[in-house]
Amino acid sequence: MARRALITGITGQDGSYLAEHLLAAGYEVWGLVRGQANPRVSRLRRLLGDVRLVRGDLLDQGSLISAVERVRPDEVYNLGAISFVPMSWEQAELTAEVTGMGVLRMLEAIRVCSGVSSSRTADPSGQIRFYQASSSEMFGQVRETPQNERTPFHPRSPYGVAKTYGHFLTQNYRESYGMFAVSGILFNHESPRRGAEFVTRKVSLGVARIKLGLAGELRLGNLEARRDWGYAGDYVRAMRLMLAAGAPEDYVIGTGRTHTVRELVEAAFSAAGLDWERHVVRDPSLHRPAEVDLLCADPKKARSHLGWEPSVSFEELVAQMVESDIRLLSDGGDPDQESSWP
Ligand code: NAP
Ligand code: G4F
Repeated sequence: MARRALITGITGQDGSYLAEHLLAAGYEVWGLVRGQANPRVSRLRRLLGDVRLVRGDLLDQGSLISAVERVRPDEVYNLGAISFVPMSWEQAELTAEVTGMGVLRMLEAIRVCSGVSSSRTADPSGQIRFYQASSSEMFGQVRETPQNERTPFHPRSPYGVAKTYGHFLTQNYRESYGMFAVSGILFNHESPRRGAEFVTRKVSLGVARIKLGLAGELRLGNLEARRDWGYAGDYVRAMRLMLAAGAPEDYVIGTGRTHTVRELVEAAFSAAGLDWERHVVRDPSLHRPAEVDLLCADPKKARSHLGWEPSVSFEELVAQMVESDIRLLSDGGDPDQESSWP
């Protein structure tokens, strides 16, 4: 029988790639969606007609229990979150509720529906396997470089703090109840489906607008921050591998290469034959209250235990995103509309 997966956050970037990946592997895929009229749901339906939907919200414990009871998944991927770091200062409590407490609610739904009532009573053979979308933002002000599974955390935003709670809770449910629960500590990963507010997509859309004469400048914040950027399609493969492993363990997923935002900007403008210095305007209002200056993964464990490797380089990724956005805008597409996903 086909394995059954339930994905929270299925309308987001990673949810769409993970759903595609699992469908191709023969899974029955269910997505948890909230709200009545979410244009992201119709965008997903257009892209992936085979996905089944169940209503629910990470803020609502009962809805998660009902969703797990109805779907009876073999695997749950918890990707739902408020994931834009600047928003986490503006709506810190909501971020704690969705990105942090949402993990507790999902784990509780699985525990209750699996009938695990006391410590370490779970039977590993018939368990619902749980993946938590943790983040390199937990490393924050980094204690060492590159960062691996043993690097201590020092989160720098309410988002990073909420993710750290979710990470430790996932470990705690594994240790307390013997659940197959894993935390994937993923570094930044991008694609033509990335939300327009994140810097890579903001830059690729900005370059496309300038190239097509639709804009003259691009306003950006801190150009010196360094990130380890990879391709989202590669990272969802790692999620599945973690749940298919013989034992539940946490993994760092990244490329092991780091670039400044300035290097990203240079690469993106040059992919379109443009000189970035003529168009980029530094805007101090886009700087963050506390910045994460440097992220760089040490993905050795994922390579040796899971056989995972990234397949798309930074340069290829940036060029693909720029090309995709030039095509999108040339065809009259609107990046904010449901029709825009390649
Ligand atoms: P994304 O595009 O921002 O998607 C976030 C998803 O969360 C959306 O589907 C959204 O659904 C859903 N969501 C928001 N509030 C919810 C709620 N109250 N209940 C249920 N679902 C809710 O994020 P992404 O880039 O795909 O990232 C996926 C996950 O990985 C997130 O947890 C993110 O924090 C984490 N992560 C991402 C990266 C990265 O570089 N992309 C790196 C490390 C970790 P709606 O359509 O209903 O808003
Ligand atoms: O693209 P960003 O907004 O991503 P950030 O903050 O690194 O977070 C992303 O990756 C995390 C994994 O490490 C995820 F957990 C999280 O959910 C999200 O997907 O910003 C990247 C860098 C920052 O240093 C920021 O200060 O780009 C810098 N930046 C400079 N100008 C800008 C801008 N970021 C944005 N969004 N917009 C700017 O104009």
